[in-house]
Amino acid sequence: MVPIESRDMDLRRHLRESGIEPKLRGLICEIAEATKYVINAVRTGDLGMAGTSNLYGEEQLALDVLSDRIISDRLENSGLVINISSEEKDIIVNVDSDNNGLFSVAFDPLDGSSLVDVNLAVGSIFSIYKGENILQGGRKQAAALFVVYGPRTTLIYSAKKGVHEFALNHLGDFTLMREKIQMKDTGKIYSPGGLRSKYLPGHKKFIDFLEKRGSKLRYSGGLVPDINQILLKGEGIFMYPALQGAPHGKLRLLFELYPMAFIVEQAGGSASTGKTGILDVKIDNLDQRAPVYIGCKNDVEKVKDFLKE
Ligand code: AFP
Repeated sequence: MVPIESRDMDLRRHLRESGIEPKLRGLICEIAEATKYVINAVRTGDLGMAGTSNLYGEEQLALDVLSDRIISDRLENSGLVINISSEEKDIIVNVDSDNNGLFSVAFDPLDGSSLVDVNLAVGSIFSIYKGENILQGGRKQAAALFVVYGPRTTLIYSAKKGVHEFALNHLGDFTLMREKIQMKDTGKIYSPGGLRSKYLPGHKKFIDFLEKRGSKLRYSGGLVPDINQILLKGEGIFMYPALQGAPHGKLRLLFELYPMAFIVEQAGGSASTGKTGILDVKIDNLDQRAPVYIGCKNDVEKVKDFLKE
């Protein structure tokens, strides 16, 4: 990991100096702007349920619905986007009213939203594709990013030129914290999703192996902070396996796994279903799910031996 060189380097300048094409950097900046409104909603918004009214009889929006609306509106007005698909709506929406759009965006507006009312970290996740096809597959992503709404608001992006972290400062700018984040080949953190009583035998043996090896359990229940921890510590493996009764696990390829796999691979890590690389899994519907092992590459490789048995 390259040490912090300049705390004044903001996201826009970093994208420009990294040689990211102008329209793509424009889109990444639009997304970053939208997330500033999401963090405001998370920090200050009512924890109301969708469809209920507040004291004044106004409709209250659940935070995930509100976050979806904030991001969708911003993308729609950017003039850069053809199609969007959000985990919240589960349809593909054409937003290219003037036919100038160049990209399509899949996003999870507020992943882990059930953690907001217990004040744990949550986040937004984005995948950017060139063209109108949102189901091109993970390898075709032009860029991916996520924003963590925790004690600090941080943004991690990759546009195939490394993985970089920015933090929102008191002036409302995302400024560079860490450049060219790199993961070790093996690590001592594990984040195990899914009920232990539903584990399949190979997965259970892998968990036993990690525990005997002295790995520390770190699981918050939020994909964004859990992956963020592994990336920034530079070590560890996050898992949401195939379970009894759920052969495809829980997490969704388009909105959660493709973007996280893209970022982790760009940082020198790896992501697999236990058999196939996540980015190589073909997608044919928005709701498609897959088991996932993501993090240090030797650990992701190792699990394959256990699952084969
Ligand atoms: P919610 O958005 O329903 O809170 O789900 C969060 C999530 O999709 C992902 O962020 C977590 O990694 C995963 O589910 C946690 O699932 P478990 O609660 O089954 O551990």
